[in-house]
Amino acid sequence: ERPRPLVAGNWKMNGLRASSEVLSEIMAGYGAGLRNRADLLVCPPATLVAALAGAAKGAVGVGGQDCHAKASGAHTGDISAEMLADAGASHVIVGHSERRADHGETDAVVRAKAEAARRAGLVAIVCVGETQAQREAGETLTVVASQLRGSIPAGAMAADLVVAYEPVWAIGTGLTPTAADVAEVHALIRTELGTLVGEAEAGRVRVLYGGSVKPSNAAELMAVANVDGALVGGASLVAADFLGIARVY
Ligand code: G2H
Repeated sequence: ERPRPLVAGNWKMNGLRASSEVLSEIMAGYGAGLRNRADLLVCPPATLVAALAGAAKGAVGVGGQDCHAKASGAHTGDISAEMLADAGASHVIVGHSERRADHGETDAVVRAKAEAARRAGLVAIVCVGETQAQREAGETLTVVASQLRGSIPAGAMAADLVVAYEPVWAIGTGLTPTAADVAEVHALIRTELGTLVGEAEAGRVRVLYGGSVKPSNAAELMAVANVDGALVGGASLVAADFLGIARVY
């Protein structure tokens, strides 16, 4: 039995108050014509989490894009998992490659953030993925396995963990791996999860693919074994595109 799919939108540093219209359009579209076979999630910038969470209904949830490892304290500009939960978020993305690259986040930092999410009652969407250089060097599977071992909290459960495989070279570039490449990495992720959280739990963890997902390639990518949904960047900013991806389920 496959987990119920999750189609998550990562708005990154995009969105003003008027962007709440995108959520309204998603909810309207989800009610009309979608088969309700997937959970939908929108992860806006932190400034919009409370407003969108207040408006979100049903199978459409709201998540944060990052959180601090601590619950509170002297960390100017940071936001804790507790704050996101208080604002109405149900999920938080941690370890996105843009955070790893722009803010030097290591696996240990990502794991501490995932632990913080769990403590706050949020589902952590832990992102992993190889760079172009690592893929060309044939290191994809070892890099992804190592990131998983370093980033996933001990005792993680399917109820508080989602994994997103995002090859760094596919992010925002329009390039995507082949279905066979995705299948290979997702099979590895499922196997590694079995070691990390136990076989039964591993089968229930949703493993998303992310990186240039759009309506035109979503059906092929989502049909790959061990792909339980998508983490969508650019295409999640336009309701029709996001719904076009969700509609594959
Ligand atoms: C990968 C993805 C969403 P995009 O970062 O996290 O972005 O779909 O724009 O490649």
